[in-house]
Amino acid sequence: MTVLFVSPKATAGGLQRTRKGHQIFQGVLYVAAAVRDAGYRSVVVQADVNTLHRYIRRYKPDVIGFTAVTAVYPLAGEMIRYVKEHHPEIITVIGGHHVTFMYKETLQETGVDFVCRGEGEETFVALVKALEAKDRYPAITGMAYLKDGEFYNDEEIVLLKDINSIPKITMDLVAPEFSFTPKIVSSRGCPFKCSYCSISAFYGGSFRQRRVEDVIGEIKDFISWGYDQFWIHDDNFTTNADWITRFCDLVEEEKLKFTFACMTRIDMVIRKPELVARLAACGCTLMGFGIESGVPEVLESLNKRISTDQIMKAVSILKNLGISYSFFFILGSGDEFDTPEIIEKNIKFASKLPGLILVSVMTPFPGTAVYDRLKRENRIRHYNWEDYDITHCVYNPLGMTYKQMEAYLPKAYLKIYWAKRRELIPLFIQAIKSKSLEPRIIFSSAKSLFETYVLRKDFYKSTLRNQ
Ligand code: B12
Ligand code: SF4
Repeated sequence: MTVLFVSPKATAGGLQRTRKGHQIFQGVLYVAAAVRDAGYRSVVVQADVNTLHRYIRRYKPDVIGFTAVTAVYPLAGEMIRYVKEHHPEIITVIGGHHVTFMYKETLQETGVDFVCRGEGEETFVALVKALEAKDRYPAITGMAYLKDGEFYNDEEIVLLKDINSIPKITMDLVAPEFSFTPKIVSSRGCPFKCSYCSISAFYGGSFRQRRVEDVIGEIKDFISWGYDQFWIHDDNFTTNADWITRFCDLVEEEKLKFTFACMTRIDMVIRKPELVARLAACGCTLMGFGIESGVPEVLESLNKRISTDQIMKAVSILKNLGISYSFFFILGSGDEFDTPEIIEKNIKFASKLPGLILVSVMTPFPGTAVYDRLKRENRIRHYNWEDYDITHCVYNPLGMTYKQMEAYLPKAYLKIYWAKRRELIPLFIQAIKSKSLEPRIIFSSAKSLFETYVLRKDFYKSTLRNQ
C-alpha cells in the first residue's frame, strides 16, 4: 500500500498574503512517519488542485491523507473532490483541528471517505491495515465516516495511548522538491483554556510530555543532519519547570550547540525567571508570548489568566535577561468589550511594550468557546473558511461594525511601530537574526502600510500584491 499525504498550499487569500500557507504542516509528518514505521510506503507533498495530479501520477497512491487548519480547509476540500471525480478508487482521509470539530460538515461537503478526529498516528495506521484487509468500513474510533446517512466511529476525539510512542520524523518522508525544516514537539496540549484557542478541546484539557531523553535524541539526530536552529512547536513549552530543568541539564551535559525559539506564557517569567535565563543560556534565542490584550476585563473574558501588572513585570525581567521576545495581541474578544474605546486602549498598551509585536483579528475557530458563543448568538457573518486567517473579522462585533474592526489591524501596526520608530532598526536586525521575521516580510508590510495610509489603497489588496 502507498499513502500520499498532502499539506495544502495556500494560493489565495490571507494565507497567501502572509506566505504562511507555504509550509508543510508538522502534524501530517508524524502520521506519515507512523505509516512508514508500519511498513507502508509513505510520502508527504505540498499541493493544490492544480498540482495534485502530478503526485498521484508519480506515486500511484492507494490512500491520500490531507491535513488542514480552518483557513486551508476549502483548498483541501477542492482536492478531495478532484480525487473523487478523477480517481474514485483512491481512499481519501482528512485530519487536523478544523475537521476534528467539523467532521459532520466535512464528510457531507467534501465526500471524503474518512475524517480523523484527534491524533492520527495510531488510528490512521489501523485504517490502512483494515483497508489492506479489504475492510472498507472498519470500526476504529476516531476515524469517522458517513454511510447511508449515519455517522460512524465519531463518539470521541482520540489521543495517542502513549505520547512516547510518537514516531521519528525523517527527511526522506518529504518528496524531494520540498524543503524539510526540522521542528520539535516535546509535548502536546495545554492545561489552560483560553476562549479563542482550540487546543484544550482538541486534547481534552490534557497536557502530555515526551521523555526528555527522547527529545534530546531527536535534536541530536537533527544536528547530525546539519541543522542547528529549530522551532519548538509546543503550545506551552515551559508548562513543567522540572522537565525544562532536566532538558537544560542534558543540553549542557552533552554540550549540544543549537538555537531554538518557543512559545510560552508571561506568568511563567514571573514565577521562574531563572528558568528563562537557563533556557537563554542553552540556546533559546526567541520566546513568543500570547498577551492578547492590555485591558484587564478583556483578559478575564478571554480566560487568559494573566494580569496587566504581570505583563509589565515580566517585560522588565525579560529586558534584563538578554533574550529576544515577541508579543502577540488580538483585536476583539467576541463580547461586550468589542468597542472602539477598548480596542484603542489595547493598541495603546501594545504600543508601550518593547520588542516585536504581532497583531491579529479575533477569529472564532471551531472548537473554541468564542466560536460557540458567536454561533449561539447568531453573530458569525459567514463560513467562507479561507477568510478565517486572523486578519479578517468574520463575526459581527457588539460595539462596532466588522469593517471598523478590520480597519483597526493596519491602524494598530502603524501606531505600534510609529511609537517604536527610534528602536526600529535594532529591533528588525534582532528579529532577522533570531529568524522571527524575514527582511522580505518587514519590507512588504511597510509598503502595504504606506499604500493603505498614504495612497489610500485597500489594505487586503495591497498586502496581497506585496507579499
Ligand atoms: C506551529 C504552528 C504553525 C506554523 C506551522 C509550521 C509547520 N510547518 O508545521 C505556522 C506558523 C506556519 C502556522 C500557521 C498557521 N496556523 Co498554526 N499552529 C501551529 C501550532 C502551534 C503547532 C502545530 C503543530 O505542529 N502541532 C503538533 C502536531 C503534532 O499536531 P497537529 O498538527 O494537530 O496534528 C495531529 C492531528 O491534528 C492529526 N492530523 C493532522 N493532520 C492530519 C492528516 C491526516 C491524514 C490524519 C489522519 C491526521 C492528521 O494527527 C496529527 C498527529 O497527531 C498549532 C497549535 C497546535 N498545537 O497544533 C497552531 C494551529 C494549528 N495553527 C492555527 C492557525 C489558525 C494558523 C494560521 C491560519 C494562522 C495565520 N493566519 O497565519 C496559519 C495557517 C497556515 C496554513 N498553512 O494553513 C490554529 C488552527 C485553528 C484552526 N481550526 O484552524 C492552531 C490550532 C492554533 C490555535 N489554537 O489557534 N501554524
Ligand atoms: S492560548 Fe496558549 S495558554 Fe491559552 S489554551 Fe491555548 S495554548 Fe494554552
